[in-house]
Amino acid sequence: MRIGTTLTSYILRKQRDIEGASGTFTGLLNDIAVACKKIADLVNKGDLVNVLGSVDATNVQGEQQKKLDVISNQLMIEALEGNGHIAALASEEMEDLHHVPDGARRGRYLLLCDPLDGSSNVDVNVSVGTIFSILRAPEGVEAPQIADFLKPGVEQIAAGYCLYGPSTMLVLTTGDGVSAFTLDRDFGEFLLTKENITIPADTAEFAINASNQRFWEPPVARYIEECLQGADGPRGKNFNMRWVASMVAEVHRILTRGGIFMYPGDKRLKAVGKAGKLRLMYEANPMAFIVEQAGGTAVCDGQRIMEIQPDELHQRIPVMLGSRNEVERLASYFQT
Ligand code: P6P
Repeated sequence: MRIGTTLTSYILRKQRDIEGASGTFTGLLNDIAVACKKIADLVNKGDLVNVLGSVDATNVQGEQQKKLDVISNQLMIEALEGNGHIAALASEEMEDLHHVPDGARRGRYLLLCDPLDGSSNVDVNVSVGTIFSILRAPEGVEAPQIADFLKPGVEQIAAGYCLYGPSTMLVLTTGDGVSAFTLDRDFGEFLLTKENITIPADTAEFAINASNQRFWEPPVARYIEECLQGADGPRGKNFNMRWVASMVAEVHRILTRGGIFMYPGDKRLKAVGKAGKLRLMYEANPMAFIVEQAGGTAVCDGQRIMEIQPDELHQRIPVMLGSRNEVERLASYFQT
């Protein structure tokens, strides 16, 4: 019986390929994996350890916080702040940055995360996940500021997510393809289970929250209408629909069997000054990196997500990503 390839040994091999990477990079990913293992444990135990339900607070997004949002955020901070791998951390759950505490060594990386994406699902026992994005910290800067985080997605050196589903899976890219690791709870290790994941270029499955249909802009409305017309319509084939309301679960399905995921901007969001629902820095960018590394496409209306120059840390954008041919078709509708 073999051990298999652990996440740590995989990264040690990979870091040789990452220009300038040192053991710090491996240490950083190990810290993230430790946090994800603890979050997975709490998500799995749920009511047994009284972590479900909401707290009487809203986050910077104005969304009611779940207990596990707050706990997951604290676990990410605890796992990361003291080991000398990061210089600062940004999170969906915190308006401002979390800096490395006085006396602790500052590392070479900046971490951005959505500690528990899709947390509204956790109370109804549906898959949720952690999303993370890693940037290089500016050289010689004692305390990075928000401006140091506002880099386009092409500057990410790694991105990933941990899906707390029927099995707990950590999916990672360091810019050389996408690999997946499944948590073996018996000995607490993420073991390599998939390498060089590739998204099929075509699909017959779309994911969108159809309850917002009356607010959609014409390109999105056209694309979905054509899908709904099925084999008798312009697409000449029938489509299936999925909506989990948990981006990590949707992206993982798309990595596994193809598909297109859309959270478009719409009149409802624009009416309250929001360009979209999903956040650029710690949802769209990391997922776009993963999707592109798996041969897919990720756009904001017609623009490549990873080329967007961020204005704000918690900036929201429309997101369309997945099977290349479908996303490029939808993007082309924004050009007409
Ligand atoms: P809706 C979860 O809150 C999230 O940020 C994504 O994970 C998910 O795709 C989307 O929002 C769900 O939004 O409007 O369907 O609840």
